[in-house]
Amino acid sequence: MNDKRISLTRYLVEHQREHSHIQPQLRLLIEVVARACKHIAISVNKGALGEVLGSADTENVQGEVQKKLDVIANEVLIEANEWGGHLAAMASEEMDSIHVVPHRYPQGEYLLLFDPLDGSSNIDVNVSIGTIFSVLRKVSNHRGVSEEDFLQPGKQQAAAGYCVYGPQTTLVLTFGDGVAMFTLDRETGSWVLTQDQVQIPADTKEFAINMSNMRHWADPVRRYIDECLAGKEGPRGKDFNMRWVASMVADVHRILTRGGVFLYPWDRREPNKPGKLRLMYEANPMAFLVEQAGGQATNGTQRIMDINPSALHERVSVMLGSKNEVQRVTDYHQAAT
Ligand code: AHM
Ligand code: MG
Repeated sequence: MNDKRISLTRYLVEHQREHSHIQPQLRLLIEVVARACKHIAISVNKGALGEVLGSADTENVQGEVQKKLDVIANEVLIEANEWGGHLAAMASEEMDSIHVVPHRYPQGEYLLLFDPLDGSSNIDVNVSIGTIFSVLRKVSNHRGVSEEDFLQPGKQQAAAGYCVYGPQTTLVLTFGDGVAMFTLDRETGSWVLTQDQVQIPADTKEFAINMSNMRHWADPVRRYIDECLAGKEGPRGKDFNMRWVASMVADVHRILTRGGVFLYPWDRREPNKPGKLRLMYEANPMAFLVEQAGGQATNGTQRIMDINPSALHERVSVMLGSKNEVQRVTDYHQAAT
């Protein structure tokens, strides 16, 4: 075995030594989330052999039909995290309201939010999916914990990350001082640091958007994509490539690896909803990672992490990735207002 390999545990211990803002409870929290992701990866890998595919015949708070793996992943994360003493409560895309740590366990100072299995439509077709998580501190001093405690802007996140279940299982993490990637060694069962200080190039020739919604987009998004599609002959003077996995985790992972821009904008299908993706479980953690890797994340007019949430399951328009491209599409929105 290569003893130069840095495990997640060693990375966290050394990180805690160097950065006083990383408390032991936060380190434990990340270790527990990583362990839960390993369990979820095992279920995902079993697929049809584990009888984990298909629908669970239930709906989540957003009225979406839950897949069996959505429910399994949610339970794994809750069971792994509730007894360690590092959390006050959890919130999940798959639960109507928050899950307060039961009184039989010690109460910690952190709040954990997650989308247990992002990209649900890809589960049954064997395409990459993932777990997204965000960590906040419980800032209020009052006893107990309520939904209000979770309603903090993304810039207050103590940590965020995701785990992508793809050809490799990769954990991507930030504490606000850069982004690190760990690959799961399936033979030893340990997470190994495979990239540190990840950087997204400021420019790109690759965009990710669900083009089937084109007719519903607002003018600034239409203008941005039209110009990309015009290629070398158009105002951008270069050809663009398009990728859309329909798993945000996989699309963001590609962007962190080789650059690009991801858009899930507001559209006219549901004019009263600000967007499809969820602010607290999807947009905020991804925005934190992308900014920490030198990219940018906005809702078209505002930095995602500056948005003051008013509800746990709030939705938002998302534009993130290579800095200059996100700036361009944001400028188009600002010019239109
Ligand atoms: P989910 O959390 O229910 O899986 O939904 C979120 C997913 C994102 O991962 C992805 O970017 C998007 O929905 C895909 O949407 P669409 O099917 O409209 O392309
Ligand atoms: Mg999701």
